[in-house]
Amino acid sequence: MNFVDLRSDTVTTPTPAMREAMFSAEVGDDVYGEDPTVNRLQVLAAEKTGKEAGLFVTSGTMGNLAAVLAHCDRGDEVILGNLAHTFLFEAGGISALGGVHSHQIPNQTDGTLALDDILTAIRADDDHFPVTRLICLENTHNRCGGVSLSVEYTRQVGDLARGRGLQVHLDGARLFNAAIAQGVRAAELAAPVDSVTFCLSKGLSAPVGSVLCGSSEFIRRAHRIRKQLGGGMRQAGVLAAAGIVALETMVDRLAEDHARARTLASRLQAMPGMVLDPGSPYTNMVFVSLAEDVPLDGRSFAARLVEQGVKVGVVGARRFRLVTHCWIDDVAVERAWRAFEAVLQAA
Ligand code: TLP
Repeated sequence: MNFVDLRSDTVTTPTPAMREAMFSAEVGDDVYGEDPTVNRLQVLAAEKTGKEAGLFVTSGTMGNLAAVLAHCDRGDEVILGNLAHTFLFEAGGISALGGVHSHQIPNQTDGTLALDDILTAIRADDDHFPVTRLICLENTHNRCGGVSLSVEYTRQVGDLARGRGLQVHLDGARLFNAAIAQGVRAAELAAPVDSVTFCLSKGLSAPVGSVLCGSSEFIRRAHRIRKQLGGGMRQAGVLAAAGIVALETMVDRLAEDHARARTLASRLQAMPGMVLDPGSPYTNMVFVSLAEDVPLDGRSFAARLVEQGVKVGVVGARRFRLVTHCWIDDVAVERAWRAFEAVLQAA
């Protein structure tokens, strides 16, 4: 069956232009820094994020891990949200592999960390305590509904951090969704932070990879850490070539994904039986739950949607995440909401 796959924007596959670019990519040994296509992608990524340098990494997870390890020594502490992807969904890598201690503070519903909570979490200079080194933000914020952080808020956190001698890393897996949603440049959203990771393999549709960006000195450290993590990829230009096409051709169209998410959300909201999260969707993610009177749990509801040709993410006992991306056109949106309607009617 030709599924409408709304589980994530990670399910996107390379476009024909990407496949062509991959086929003809000029390559070299990237561990020696000699892959011209990887080098081109890294320069382009640094330009787009307004940083000095970039580092092509295998995934968003590796980008965040390499960033935390480049900022922190073993035993240092990172302040991050209790709903941060790095805390919830990266297999505890920062502590397992880096010996970095995580200090979680509540994410507000708008994806932010309250400035007072950050200030309270910063450790005093006392031998009993780990050393606070880093603050991590996430934009857009996955578990907070795909909401984007503003330039102004990010600047406030950056100022707070600098005043305390701390660094800030931004998990910008979907940084370009945030930029498009707010009508600002990605570089403005990243200006207040010391490092930023963004993903090529989500809404931008490249098959593999993320780029970590920051100062040249920071990227030199991250380069060695990437090697330690087994992320030196040799002739990675075949992958980077798709990433260049992604950055050059797939960013502006993200607005279409956001518009389709709004259409899908308004259709679902109109159905008795479905309860849309307040504010959803902010970008390309729709979060919606089953009303109490629907006699099915989330898993069985989702299984029935699959029979209708629609795949959704189940993110709670009765809650779903539906992510729009470039393979979700208007026809797919209609197929999706009609499937919800059919399953509700039969329940
Ligand atoms: N998120 C995936 C899942 O892991 C949940 C998804 O389907 O959304 N930061 C953020 C904010 C992310 O959403 C993700 C992936 C990552 C980092 C990790 O990226 P990858 O999967 O490339 O390691």
